[in-house]
Amino acid sequence: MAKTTRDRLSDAQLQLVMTEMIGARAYSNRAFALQRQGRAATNAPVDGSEALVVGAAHALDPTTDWVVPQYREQVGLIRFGEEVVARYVLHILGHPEAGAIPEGTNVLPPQISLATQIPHAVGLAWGLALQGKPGCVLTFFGDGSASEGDFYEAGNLAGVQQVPVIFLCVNNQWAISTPMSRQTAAESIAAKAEAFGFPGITVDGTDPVAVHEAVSAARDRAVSGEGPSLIEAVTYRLGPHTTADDPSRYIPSAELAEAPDPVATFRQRLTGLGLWDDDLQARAEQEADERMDRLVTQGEALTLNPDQFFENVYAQTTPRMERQRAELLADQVARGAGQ
Ligand SMILES: Cc1ncc(C[n+]2csc(CCOP(=O)(O)OP(=O)(O)O)c2C)c(N)n1
Ligand SMILES: [Mg+2]
Repeated sequence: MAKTTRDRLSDAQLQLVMTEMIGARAYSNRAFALQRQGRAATNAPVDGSEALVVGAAHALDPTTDWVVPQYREQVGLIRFGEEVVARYVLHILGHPEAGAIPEGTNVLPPQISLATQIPHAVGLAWGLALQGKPGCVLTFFGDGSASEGDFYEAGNLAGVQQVPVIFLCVNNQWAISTPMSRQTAAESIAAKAEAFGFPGITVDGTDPVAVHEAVSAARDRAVSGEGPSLIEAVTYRLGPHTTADDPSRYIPSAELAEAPDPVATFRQRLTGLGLWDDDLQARAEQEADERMDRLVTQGEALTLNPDQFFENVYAQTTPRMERQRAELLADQVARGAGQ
């Protein structure tokens, strides 16, 4: 019998959600700093999405369910295993080849090509159903991705096949510099579910409890064979689009100053409930920092193994790949000789 997740979050779970949100913000800040120090590649801060990522993850069962992210959510998915954050760290440190995560960790890699992860999620969910496996698939995608053809094709197919998938649209008001007002003429992104033939709802994406409740209900539907759901989690992107962006060129500073901060809001709420205090806060921040120190030290100690770039692409490497492998190796030797 598939586990249902309708249960409300216990006090201990609320504290865990807070801890994971603090962790997500801390990893995001560190990734940003590493990029500014020239030690890490371009990355997309999670700031503003912590509540919806962690709230959603807590409504899923990491042993049976899958998450198919876009590129912003990885740092909030530690509930699916520290490996997910470790892979993100290796990725930004320039070692994607070393970031394979063990079997049983059900989170797909980040997807940069907008919205292409959405049909992948539908295929994965359809596959689970065809194999009679328990669980469901949740995919994250942005308001900008909701304008891509892949979203409509995936939504349509999911509705026809009634697959166990949850479409979680992160409406953070921006797609780089394109505001929501230029993204769609529909009344909401959730409204688009009507055309697919399954329910669509809008939730407060700055509230992890509201997101947990919505995803729990969608999960119940999915695992009991009632088909897909679309959830539009409304929030505000608090940072730049990526480390390569300067939002001060297109967002008025007054608008940014008014944007809700989910981490600060949830901290206040738990403090009011007597479930959080400065000591717990300090401990959560310290644990997050120590984890990141450890992962960065491990990542920076790695040396590049270019062979791994060419493994696991095709069953047999193509002549072009062999040529590229030889070029990369020759380049490495030349660089080594020049040192
Ligand atoms: C197919 C494709 N088109 C364009 C881009 C360039 N691009 C990268 S991120 C982005 C905006 C995405 O916005 P949204 O889906 O709202 O996600 P967010 O970054 O706000 O989380 C665009 C247009 C891309 N990566 N892939
Ligand atoms: Mg967006």
